[in-house]
Amino acid sequence: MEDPGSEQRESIEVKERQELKPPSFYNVFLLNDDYTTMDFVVHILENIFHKSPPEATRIMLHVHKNGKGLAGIFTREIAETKIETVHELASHKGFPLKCTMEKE
Ligand code: TYC
Repeated sequence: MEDPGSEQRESIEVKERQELKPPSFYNVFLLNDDYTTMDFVVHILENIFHKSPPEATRIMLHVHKNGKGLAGIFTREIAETKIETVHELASHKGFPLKCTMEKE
């Protein structure tokens, strides 16, 4: 292989540095409301956030009592997709369930 020259070598090094940056993580929370059923929230926690049935019930009751609860921790794109999915499934059922993300 030919020597790519110092300019190209430098741009390869810059790209490697950028790609080595560790991903940022985001906490995804479920918010309480007065209309979404407890069963639906448990269903979301089991099926979208892969919680066991007892853990899903525990988190749902925590949100019901405290207003907000951690559903999971994900990289940005995964967190955004989970939130979109929750909002789509909820609005399809006519529930106002809201899900938010906060950088760790
Ligand atoms: N507060 C709702 C009720 O009493 C239940 C609920 C729990 C709603 C958690 C949203 O994220 C939520 N039916």
